[in-house]
Amino acid sequence: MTRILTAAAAQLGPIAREESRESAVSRMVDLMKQGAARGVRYLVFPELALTTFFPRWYMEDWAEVDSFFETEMPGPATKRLFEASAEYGIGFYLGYAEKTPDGHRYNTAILVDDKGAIVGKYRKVHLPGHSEYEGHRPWQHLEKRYFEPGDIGFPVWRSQNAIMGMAICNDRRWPEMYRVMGLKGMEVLSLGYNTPDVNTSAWEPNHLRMFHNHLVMQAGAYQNSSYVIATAKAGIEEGVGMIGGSCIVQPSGEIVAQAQTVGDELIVADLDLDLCKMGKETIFNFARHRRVEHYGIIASQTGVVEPE
Ligand code: CDV
Repeated sequence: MTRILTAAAAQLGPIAREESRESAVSRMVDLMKQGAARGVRYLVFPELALTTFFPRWYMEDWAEVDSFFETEMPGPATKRLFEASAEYGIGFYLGYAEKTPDGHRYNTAILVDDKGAIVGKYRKVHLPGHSEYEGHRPWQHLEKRYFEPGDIGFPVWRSQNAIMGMAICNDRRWPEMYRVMGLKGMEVLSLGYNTPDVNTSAWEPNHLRMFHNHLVMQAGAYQNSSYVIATAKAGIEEGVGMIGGSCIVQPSGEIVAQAQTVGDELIVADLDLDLCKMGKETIFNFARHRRVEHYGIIASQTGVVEPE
């Protein structure tokens, strides 16, 4: 029996600083409803999906910072999402800012099954940006100020008949993220992102933002014979252009669905989970072909060479 999971990337357009969580959740429930009409059983929302991308502002008042964080999940504003999940039978990935009871702050994603129950949690490991105000930037990227690096590692979970992993935005640029989960048998990676359309840390042509967005996820999918569902928060948010390009990548590394707008948009694909087997049992059969015993020799040959 083939295992088909009809899945979607539920891209969100901009969320203004003044927009309430209730309003963001209502946009998400609308996308879920659209998904239900198209037979979707699992969908992926963006990173920090409940609010604007607040790390673009330098804040010293921690009460103000905390206004962007969730202290419970589900909470009063997010309960509706979980109810919709159970009503439509749609599992989901949700990115949000988490503050723990003992005061730690993380950039977090949860995996929820098709009955509205939380199955797993992931906390972003690769936090980009800086921790203090940098005057040369047109806007800030203060993830290192507002979040601690994730302390959960890269787990995978069995949910909806698939082996699922989660990652968040900048994590997608790091091959070890895919590989650790790939070694655990991952079949579907879900990832939300907020990526400005300009690199403010060093100059590079703007077209590289979208090129690299897809390059890393297509490579990660292919080299680990997994699906990747990647969902942007897109469009002009508080004056900052954010790339869209939400996509679903199949284990061959090919994109099978891609967003056409930078607004709220649902893209859907039928994931044939057994397609993951082909790569995992042949070219990327890790047990047969990975030569871990030789990696020590390679490591001894890779000392850092300083430029002249
Ligand atoms: N939210 C992010 O992690 N954004 C980074 C940007 C800053 C490069 C990204 O990798 O898309």
